[in-house]
Amino acid sequence: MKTQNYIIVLLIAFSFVMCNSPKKDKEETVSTEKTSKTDNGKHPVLSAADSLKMVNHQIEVKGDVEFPLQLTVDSLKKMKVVTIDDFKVVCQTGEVKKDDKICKGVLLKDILEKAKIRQNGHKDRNFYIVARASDDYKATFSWAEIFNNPTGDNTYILFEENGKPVKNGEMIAICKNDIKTGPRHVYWLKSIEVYKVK
Ligand SMILES: Nc1nc2c(c(=O)[nH]1)N[C@H]1C(S)=C(S)[C@@H](COP(=O)(O)O)O[C@H]1N2
Ligand SMILES: [Mo]
Repeated sequence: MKTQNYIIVLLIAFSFVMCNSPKKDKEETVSTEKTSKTDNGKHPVLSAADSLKMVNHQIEVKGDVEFPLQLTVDSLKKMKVVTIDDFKVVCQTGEVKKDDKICKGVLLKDILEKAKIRQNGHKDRNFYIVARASDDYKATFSWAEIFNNPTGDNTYILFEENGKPVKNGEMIAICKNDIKTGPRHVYWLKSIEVYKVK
C-alpha cells in the first residue's frame, strides 16, 4: 500500500514537471518577442533585407465580400486614379514624419465597391474594414465612415508619391482627413479585410 502511494505521488510529480516546463519556455519566448517587437511603441529598426521581406506585390481584399480581389499597382492604375496634393504624415506625438507634395491613389471606397461587401438588406451595415500590413500593423475603418461620411472621399490606397513608386512596400493606405494621419497610414500594405460586427 505504502509503495503504491509513493508511486502515485511520483507519477503526479513527474507529469506536473512534464506538462509545465515546455509551456513555460514557450510563454517566455512569446513575451520576449512581444517586447522586442513593440519596444515601448518605438519602431524596431529593420535591416534592408528584412524590410524587403515586408514588401507585397499585391494586396488581398477579403472577408465578407462577394468578389475577393488581388490588386497590384497595375490594377489600381486601371481604376479611377486620384491625385492628392500636400499630404503630411503626422505621428500621434505630433512629429511630421513625411511631407508629400503630390501623390496618386485610388479611393478605398471604389475598391470596396468592386469587391462588393456582402450585405443582407439596407440595415445590414455594421461592418469594419481592416487595412493590415506585413508587420501586422493595422488600421480600422467602419462601413459608415467609408460609405456615409466625408472620410470615404478621403481614404485612399496610394501607389505613387512625388512622382515615384511609394517606399516601404508598393501600396499604402491613408486617410487624408484624420487629425493625426500617422496612425491610419499603413505601409507594407498586405490586405484589406471586411468583417461584420458579431
Ligand atoms: N506597416 C506599418 N505601417 C505604419 C507603422 C508601422 O510600424 N508599420 N507605423 C505608423 C506610424 S506610428 C506612423 S507615425 C507612420 C509613419 O511612420 P514612420 O515613421 O515609420 O514612417 O506610419 C504608420 N504606419
Ligand atoms: Mo506614429
